[in-house]
Amino acid sequence: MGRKVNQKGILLGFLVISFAKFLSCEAKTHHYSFNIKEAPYTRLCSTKSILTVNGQFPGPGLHIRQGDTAIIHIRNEADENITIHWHGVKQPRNPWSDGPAYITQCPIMPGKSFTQKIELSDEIGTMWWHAHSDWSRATVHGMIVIHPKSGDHYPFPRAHAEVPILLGEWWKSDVDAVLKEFKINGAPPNVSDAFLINGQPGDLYPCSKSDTFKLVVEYGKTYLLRILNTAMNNILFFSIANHQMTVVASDGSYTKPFQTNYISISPGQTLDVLLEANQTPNHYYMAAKAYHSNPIVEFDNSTTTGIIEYIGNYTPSSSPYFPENLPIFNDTKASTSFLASLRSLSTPVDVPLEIDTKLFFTFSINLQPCEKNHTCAGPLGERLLASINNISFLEPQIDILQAYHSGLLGVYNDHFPDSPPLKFNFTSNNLPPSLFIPNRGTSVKVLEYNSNVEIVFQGTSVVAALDHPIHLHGHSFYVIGSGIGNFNEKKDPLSYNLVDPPLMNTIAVPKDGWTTIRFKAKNPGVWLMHCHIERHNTWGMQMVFIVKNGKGLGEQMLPPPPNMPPC
Ligand SMILES: *[C@@H]1O[C@H](CO)[C@@H](O)[C@H](O)[C@H]1NC(C)=O
Ligand SMILES: *[C@@H]1O[C@H](CO)[C@@H](O)[C@H](O)[C@H]1NC(C)=O
Ligand SMILES: *[C@@H]1O[C@H](CO)[C@@H](O)[C@H](O)[C@H]1NC(C)=O
Ligand SMILES: *[C@@H]1O[C@H](CO)[C@@H](O)[C@H](O)[C@H]1NC(C)=O
Ligand SMILES: *[C@@H]1O[C@H](CO)[C@@H](O)[C@H](O)[C@H]1NC(C)=O
Ligand SMILES: *[C@@H]1O[C@H](CO)[C@@H](O)[C@H](O)[C@H]1NC(C)=O
Ligand SMILES: *[C@@H]1O[C@H](CO)[C@@H](O)[C@H](O)[C@H]1NC(C)=O
Ligand SMILES: [Cu+2]
Repeated sequence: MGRKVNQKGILLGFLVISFAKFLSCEAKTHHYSFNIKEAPYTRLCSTKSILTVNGQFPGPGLHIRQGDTAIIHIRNEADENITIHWHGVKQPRNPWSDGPAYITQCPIMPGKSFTQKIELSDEIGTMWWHAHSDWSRATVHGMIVIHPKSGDHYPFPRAHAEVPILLGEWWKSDVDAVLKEFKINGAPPNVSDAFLINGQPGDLYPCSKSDTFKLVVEYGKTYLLRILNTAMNNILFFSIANHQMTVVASDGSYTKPFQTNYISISPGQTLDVLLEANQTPNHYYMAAKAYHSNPIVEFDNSTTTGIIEYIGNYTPSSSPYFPENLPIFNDTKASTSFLASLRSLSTPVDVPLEIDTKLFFTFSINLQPCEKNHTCAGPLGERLLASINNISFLEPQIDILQAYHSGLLGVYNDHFPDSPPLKFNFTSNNLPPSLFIPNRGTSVKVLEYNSNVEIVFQGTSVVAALDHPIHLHGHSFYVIGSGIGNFNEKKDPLSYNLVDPPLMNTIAVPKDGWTTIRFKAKNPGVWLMHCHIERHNTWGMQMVFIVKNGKGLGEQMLPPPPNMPPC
């Protein structure tokens, strides 16, 4: 008897709560249609057909509130496989909607459809969505703007307007051809021909004067710039002539405001900054170019620009002022010191203090001997690869989530090591070639539900030392420390910031350096972690976490939706 009453009580309580939510217009559900299709675009005097969502480039933005749900109906009208990932959205208990091809789903094949459910939790600010199959994300991407719940406010002065700034990367040739070519020849991929601001290269490139993003501002007003780096292969420096920026959020989480005259932003990362239009009315360039730490690796050395133009009656300078504070391409210190300035806004943060699972991961570029009867164009006539803990990830043919959920054997193994197989001077500048060839496999690391995880990311100089922006799916993590050289387990933890570390989902591990993150593994499912430099990702700089189910109510992975694409 008692039991029945109880259930009724719970049911009644549930109805009351739902009704209250309905009254306060909270937790809305939004529907979007994404049609994947080819569309012609002209940039830098040449026209090519690119993959788009609804014919738009950059793709449509999602504008929702904290805690809302978005249902995305995806239809593939193109002639190649595709998947879509919601970058920075945690997808609580629902890895089925996360998107990475052959990790949490099989691709949506041409002519097929798939509906993804995006349930927001604590995310706020700027995030994005992008294709997560092959190199389609070069043009298939868009912004997700998460506003505060109705009645809530930003913890910073209200802006006159909000401006998306999507930094991108453009090849004159077909991106898919670039991918196919370097997969066959083993060399680094052709570098891009331009960077973009909101899809436009800006007027420093040949015949691109009309393809320049322009922001018209009013003196005395403040603008919220939502900056996102969608580039495939480059961390970018971005700066605005004569103007300071005040950073207020990163990766969908508020930060302590700080002023800067440039930013460093990794592929995958977002930064919300306030721009005060407080200079003499005129026109000013905003500009972005690559931060590239290794001179022996070729890169796109071009500069993309947009123009900030004040309204009013004045005679503008003959050309816009150019930002003087854009750091030089190889200024590692400028990049690391910017990232080190990011701090969580509110304290105390819930950073794990007692660690259950301590991991140490090395990130390396590798070589693989060329196949017989084949010519490889990588260093030493070999083929480039990349690895984490000396394992170069092999993409399976059936997605890992499906294999895990249905107990299918032989798709992956759970032997991903907690530390690298060999200890050596990871940042030495003359390592022997005996270290260059990695193992290859589809290995996952299994984490207990609710375990407190710490990972030290160590960059190595195997084959080539570079920065690696590492992105984790399904969780945000606190970045508690970073430094140059080999991580020193006695000394370096003394400098950890456990008071107000930033909450991120993508963090650049500096060239020949280390970065430590912590998170609680409270999201059951299958979650990819990978370098967001796309060529490193293609070479195998990926691994997968499986977070086990908990025992309590609401601590298990949800069942698969009925319309999962088949392999
Ligand atoms: C890559 O660059 C090489 C050298 O410039 C060129 O011959 C080749 O056609 C390019 N490949 C693609 C796919 O654009
Ligand atoms: C990049 O380009 C600038 C001019 O466009 C040139 O002065 C500089 O030497 C180039 N740097 C590299 C590393 O290629
Ligand atoms: C950066 O590049 C410049 C010009 O190529 C060079 O003079 C300088 O030594 C480099 N700095 C670093 C830190 O590698
Ligand atoms: C590779 O080359 C050898 C000798 O040149 C030839 O006998 C063999 O059939 C070739 N294999 C393939 C797969 O082409
Ligand atoms: C590791 O190699 C770097 C670069 O060659 C060198 O500066 C450093 O002293 C070495 N560290 C150790 C512990 O040997
Ligand atoms: C990676 O593993 C291979 C095969 O065991 C080994 O030859 C190589 O030295 C290892 N490299 C590193 C950096 O651990
Ligand atoms: C597209 O995906 C299906 C299902 O996984 C796969 O069988 C097929 O080979 C893929 N096509 C291409 C071109 O990769
Ligand atoms: Cu990388």
